[in-house]
Amino acid sequence: QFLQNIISHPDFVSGSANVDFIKDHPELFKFKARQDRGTRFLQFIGDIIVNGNPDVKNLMDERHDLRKPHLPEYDRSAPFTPGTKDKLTELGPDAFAKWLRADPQIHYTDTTFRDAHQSLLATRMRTFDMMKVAERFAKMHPQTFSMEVWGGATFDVALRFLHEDPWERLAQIRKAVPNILLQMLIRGANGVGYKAYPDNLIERFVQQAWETGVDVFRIFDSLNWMPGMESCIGFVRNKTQGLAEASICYTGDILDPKRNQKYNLQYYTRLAKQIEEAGAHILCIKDMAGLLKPYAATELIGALRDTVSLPIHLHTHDTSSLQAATYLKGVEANVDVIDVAIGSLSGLTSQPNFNSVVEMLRGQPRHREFNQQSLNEFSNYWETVREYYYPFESGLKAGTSEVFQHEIPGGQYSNLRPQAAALGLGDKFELVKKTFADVNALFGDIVKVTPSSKVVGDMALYMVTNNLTTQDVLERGQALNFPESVQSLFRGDIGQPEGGWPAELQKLILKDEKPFTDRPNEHLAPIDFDEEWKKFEEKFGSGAKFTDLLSYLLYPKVFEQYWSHYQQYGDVSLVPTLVFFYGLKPGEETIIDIARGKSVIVKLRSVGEPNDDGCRTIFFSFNGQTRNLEVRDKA
Ligand code: 3PY
Ligand code: ZN
Repeated sequence: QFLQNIISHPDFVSGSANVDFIKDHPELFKFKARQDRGTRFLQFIGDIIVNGNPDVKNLMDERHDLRKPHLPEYDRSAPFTPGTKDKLTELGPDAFAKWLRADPQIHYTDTTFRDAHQSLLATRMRTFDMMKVAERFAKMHPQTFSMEVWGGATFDVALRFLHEDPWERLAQIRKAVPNILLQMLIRGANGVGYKAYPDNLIERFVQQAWETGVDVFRIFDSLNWMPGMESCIGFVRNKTQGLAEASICYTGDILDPKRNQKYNLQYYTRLAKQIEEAGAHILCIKDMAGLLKPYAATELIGALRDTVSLPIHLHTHDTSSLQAATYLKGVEANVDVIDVAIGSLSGLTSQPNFNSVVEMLRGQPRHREFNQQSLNEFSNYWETVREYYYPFESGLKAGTSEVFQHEIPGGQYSNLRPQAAALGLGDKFELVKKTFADVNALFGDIVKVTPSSKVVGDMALYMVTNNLTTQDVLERGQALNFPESVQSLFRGDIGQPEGGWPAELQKLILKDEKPFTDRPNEHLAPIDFDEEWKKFEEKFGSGAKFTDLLSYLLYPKVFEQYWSHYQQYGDVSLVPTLVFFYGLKPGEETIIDIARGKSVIVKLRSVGEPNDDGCRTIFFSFNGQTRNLEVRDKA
């Protein structure tokens, strides 16, 4: 802080400080004694003990069985076996893509650190639990094609609910996994947000993501609109040495004559060709709701391989419980990479089961060997850890073929139910799902994936809350005040759907407002990074990093809250998950690694009664020494 005071002093900044500068300015020595790291952790834990973690508080079930996880065996001193990351460095992205397409063996992407928990546990998986096994995984399974670890909803949720820095998560994973490609999901012009951002913000974001650790950028547009993806493909090509993997989002059913008027083979092959022409290295079939049935996969992958010379990466969600069969057909049709999640975090709205799919393909000529016993040990680890997150489970117990009617993406399913419950529609979830499908038809049958799927969800909740049918909307739309996200969608804020918006409905929604059909990003002024950095430093102090500025520009309010939490409590990503969500019981203790090689032991002794100011005294033992702390009881 002393140094900080000097370098921020006006005389020092203007260059007029002389040799007596320090002597002449005693105020340089004035600084608030910041609480030490340990005390800030105690304060955080104290607050959880007294007031609960607001994220789980109303969802807890005292009887839940929470065991200690068993870490999979591995040889810590063994070197990393070179993997796909080394291959990319050796070949460069274009030659890497050619190598991938020519490789006869099937490749696997492990989604455990991103889509699996986004789709099963409302994206709440903490860095803490990932870091326990990241290096082990990389050492035990170096033949994995990539690990999807970043992007999608994880960026927002890390800051907003977990109070952790997503960039720090990425950097840590990169360090622990130097040999396997790291992959992220980016929503094209919408980055990791829900709206369009200035192009140069997406550009800097992509560049920084690469520098921090991302190798594979899975890019998509929520309406399959090429202009929403093109610039992002270019940023990856021009600003990184990583791989631009652009997606066709799969919707409908190419084999169903009732559903394939718009989204048919010709539609998907046309899009794939455009993706190849835009410079992508890899083509992704992003089946976000798990609608690609096995025989459709045969047709689609066959046609795509005939159309483009890119390697093809297949992503699906197992909501129907059928998707292992889709992978079997996909592998037979020569798809290059498939997305799977470790056993205990797989299935249902997540990806198919890594462990089992490897076994399914044993004997198939394209089989790739994995250490099955080790995969199972990882599954056991995650099975135990998953219990810590039980308040975020979606409640779906078995596969459902209903998904072929409602088409709700896997990543949205686990959020839609609590969203409905929060609006008092918990008992009407069946109707919400049905209305989701009605809204899709009303909107002209659109691709539904973040953020377009969120708008369809918002409209469904709005209609159920207000007892509206699609007919009511069409008849009384002029008098209705549609949700802001719906107005924004029809204004053109997140792009254009295949075939355009239904004109009549668009008029009802926008009233006199004029929609646009060009790129929404073109309506946004570019960011002046020097100017923004100055303002940012003034506001948040010089302790902030450039990655913090990027987080702030993407999510200003969320970042502010994260920052003030960080100032108050420190880096709470280091607090073990059980303590982070549930605090400690009297007599219980926890070990926190507050820095490399530095651990503290915290034990809760007792919690006092509230005093006249509504504060409770908490008695801890901290590394064996008694520490008391006052915490306001907010009850
Ligand atoms: C996201 O955008 O977060 C998704 O997972 C889309 O499938
Ligand atoms: Zn997904």
